[in-house]
Amino acid sequence: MKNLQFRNGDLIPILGLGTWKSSPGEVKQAVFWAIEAGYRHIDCAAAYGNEQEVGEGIADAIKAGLVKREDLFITSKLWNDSHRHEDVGPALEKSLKELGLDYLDLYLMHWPVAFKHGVGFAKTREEFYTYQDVPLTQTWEAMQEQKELGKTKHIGVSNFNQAKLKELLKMKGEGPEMNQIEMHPFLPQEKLVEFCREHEILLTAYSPLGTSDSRAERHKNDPKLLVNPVVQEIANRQGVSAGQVLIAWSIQRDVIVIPKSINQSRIKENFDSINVKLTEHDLMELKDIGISHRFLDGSLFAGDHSPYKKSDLFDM
Ligand code: NDP
Ligand code: 1BO
Repeated sequence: MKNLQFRNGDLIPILGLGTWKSSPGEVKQAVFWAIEAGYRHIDCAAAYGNEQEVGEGIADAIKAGLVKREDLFITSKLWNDSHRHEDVGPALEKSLKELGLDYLDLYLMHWPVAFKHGVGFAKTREEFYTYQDVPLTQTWEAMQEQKELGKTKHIGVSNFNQAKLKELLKMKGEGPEMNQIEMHPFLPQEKLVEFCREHEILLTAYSPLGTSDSRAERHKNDPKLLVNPVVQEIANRQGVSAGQVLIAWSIQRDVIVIPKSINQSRIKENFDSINVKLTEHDLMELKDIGISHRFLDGSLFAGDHSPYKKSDLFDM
C-alpha cells in the first residue's frame, strides 16, 4: 500500500474506508472486513453517529490478531456544534471513548461553520454561531492544544477553501496538515490541490464514487459518476470496475481516497484499486470528462437559514 507523508515524516495510507451513512448494524462488520482485506486507514466522524460500532470493528480485528492499534490510521472529525474552545477537548474525548482508542491519528475540523452546542444540523439562524461569535482561529487553537496533549497525532480541516486555509496558516503554531474535500473527475479541484501542495497540506478525496448521498431525492437529477460513459469505457478497456477507475484516479494524483462500502465484495474490490494503473490516455480522458459537479453543495450549511455563504465553504 502506498503511503503519503506528513511534514514530520509520519505516514498515512493512501486508501482508507469511509464510514458516512454506514449504519450501526452494518459498520462493525464492514470495518472488520476492511481490515481483513488489508485496509489500515478508517475515516470516521462524530457526526456519522456510528463511532462506537466502528470502534467495535477495530477492537474485533485487533482481538483476532489481524492488526495492532499502531498499524492503523484512524481519523475522526470535530462536529460543527463543538467549535468553541471549551467544547473541542470534550468532543475529541467523546470520539476516543466511542472508538475505544486512547489517541487518534488525525482529527479534522469537519466544516468551517459553527452551530450552537448540541445542535445536530442547524435549521435557523439562531442555531448557528457566526465567525464573530466563534472565529475559526479559536477552534484551531484548541485543535493545536489537543495535538500537544497527544490526543491526536495530526490535525487538519475538511471543506476548507483557500481563504479559510490562509486564515489558519497565518496563526502561530502548526497549520493544517490535511484538507479533506470532495474530489473526483467531476470536481478535480486543481487550484485548491495546487494551493495545498504549496503549503504542504495533504489532501483526502471524499465521495470519490459520487457518494451514497446521491441516492437522496434532492440529488435525483445529478450527473452519475459510476455510470458515466467515459469512466465506463476506461473500466472496460482496463478490465476493472468503474469504482476502481475512480479510486485509482485519486491514488495516481497522490491524493488520499476513502471510498465507503458496507459490502464485503465491494470493500475488497475497492482495495484492489491499488493495483490499477491508469494510462496517460485514461487520465487525459478523465480530465476532459466535460462535466463539472459538486455533490455536497453546502446548502445544509449556507443559505438564507444561515449566516454563512457558499463562498465561506468553496472557492467560487
Ligand atoms: P462514496 O463516493 O464513497 O460512495 C459510496 C457509495 O458507493 C455507497 O452507496 C456504496 O454502497 C457505493 N459503492 C462503494 N463501492 C462501490 C463500488 N466499487 N462500485 C459501486 N458502488 C460502490 O461516498 P461517500 O460520500 O460516503 O464518501 C466516502 C467517505 O468520505 C464517507 O463515507 C466519509 O467517510 C467521507 N466523507 C467526508 C465528508 C466531509 O465532509 N469531510 C463528506 C462526505 C464523505 P455500498 O456501501 O452498498 O457498497
Ligand atoms: C454533512 C456531513 C458530511 C459527511 O461528512
